[in-house]
Amino acid sequence: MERFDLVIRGGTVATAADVVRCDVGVRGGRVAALGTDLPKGTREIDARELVVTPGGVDGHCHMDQPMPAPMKMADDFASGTLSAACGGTTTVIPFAAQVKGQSIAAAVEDYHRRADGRAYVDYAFHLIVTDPTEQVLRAELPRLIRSGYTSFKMYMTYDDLKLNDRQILDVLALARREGAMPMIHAENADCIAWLTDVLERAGHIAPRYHADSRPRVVEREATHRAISLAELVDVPLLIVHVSGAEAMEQIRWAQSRGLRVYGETCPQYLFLTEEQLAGEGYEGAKCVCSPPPRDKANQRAIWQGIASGVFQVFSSDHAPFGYEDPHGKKPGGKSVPFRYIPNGIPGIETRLPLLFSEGVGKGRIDLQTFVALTSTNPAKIYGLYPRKGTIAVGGDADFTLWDPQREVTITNSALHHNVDYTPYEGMRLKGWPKLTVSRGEIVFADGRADAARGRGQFLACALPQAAKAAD
Ligand code: DUC
Ligand code: ZN
Ligand code: ZN
Repeated sequence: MERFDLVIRGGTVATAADVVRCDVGVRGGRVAALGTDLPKGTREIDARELVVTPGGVDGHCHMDQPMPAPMKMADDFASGTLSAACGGTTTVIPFAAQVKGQSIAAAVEDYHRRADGRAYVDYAFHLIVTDPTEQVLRAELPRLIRSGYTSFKMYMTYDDLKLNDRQILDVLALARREGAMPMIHAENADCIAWLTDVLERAGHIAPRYHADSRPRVVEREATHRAISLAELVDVPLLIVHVSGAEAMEQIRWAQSRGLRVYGETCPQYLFLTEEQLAGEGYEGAKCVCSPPPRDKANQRAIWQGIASGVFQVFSSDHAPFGYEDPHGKKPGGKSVPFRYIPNGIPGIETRLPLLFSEGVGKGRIDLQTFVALTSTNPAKIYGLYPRKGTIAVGGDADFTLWDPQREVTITNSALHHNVDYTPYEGMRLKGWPKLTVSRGEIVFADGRADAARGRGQFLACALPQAAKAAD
């Protein structure tokens, strides 16, 4: 038998199904064997004290996404994917966003130019549909879906992105015809606009009022409406970045009725609260994201939804805007009323360690659930499985090797993104990636990235199984 390029020896190997102690043999960038006492490889890693999981799949993150001036994301594909690799993520799925009035194919081409030659780990693209014209629905989207862009996000809020219900129905019907996977940002735009005006008229413009402009009921209503639209069309739907108990209850209700409704949540809804939006002076801008972080009771509800299976996907929603940054949280270099603060927080590198430490380490979820939420399910839902999302013979040799005993205090200076803060500064975690392996190459080891820029490959997504029409 041909020699293995790499053998990861004696680790605790976790997939979404099992946890077993075994060796993993790698050849040609793929998993070639799982077993005990595998023959020696050209390179060996002693994993006896380590937990080996499939490399993370971050199914929702933003990097170098074109923004209206003066906003500009701090991470491009180089810094964004480097940060991902250092946090144990080996596949990222950011968004090629259609600008209203323009073609989606042009957005995809532009986004490829931004990614080409820069990525450290593999990447696929979701699309963002903002202008579903006849041309887009009849020609562009079907062509793109067949070329490997099989999932797309729609927005129910943000003036430059939002669709009305009829447009959402058009896009959902197209998704059904083509077998693609629709995702939706569920917040009621009119309620937000009205509340924002009311708050501003009362002089409430500080970052803390961002949360008051987007209360949970606004998310609940839109979540219910989105589910109803998907039910009408009979198509699956993934609700992204669910923040609170009420929206989650809508998803649980839909699932209990047999609808193919999937839920995603993110670290900010487990580890941040709206109180942090009320930080000193303008500091709260660091935690401005949408939907906003809620309170402790809602954090507990989201944990419960994670443990009980309401959520299938745990993503970062990494949206990298610097704090002391004229292109970020201080547009043009100034503190601004909350409505002008770019929405989003960084988190691509901290996503997995946070859930590993506070979820697995504290006994809230088991290792298999951790793997399912952070790797296997997004790979399946977005058509990358079994190449990505598991450790199986024939699949890509993408792994995160965890030191479950390592204690780390999160500090921004140790992270690899290009953002000047982390909202998790000072949090103490137990368990951190020791090594990240992407297609058999060690890309991160003991706190240091070690990979060639541009080695990351574009991944064309298959049609997701979950989106197959029921009849
Ligand atoms: N909200 C979004 O909808 N996208 C990016 C980040 C955010 O906060
Ligand atoms: Zn969103
Ligand atoms: Zn997002």
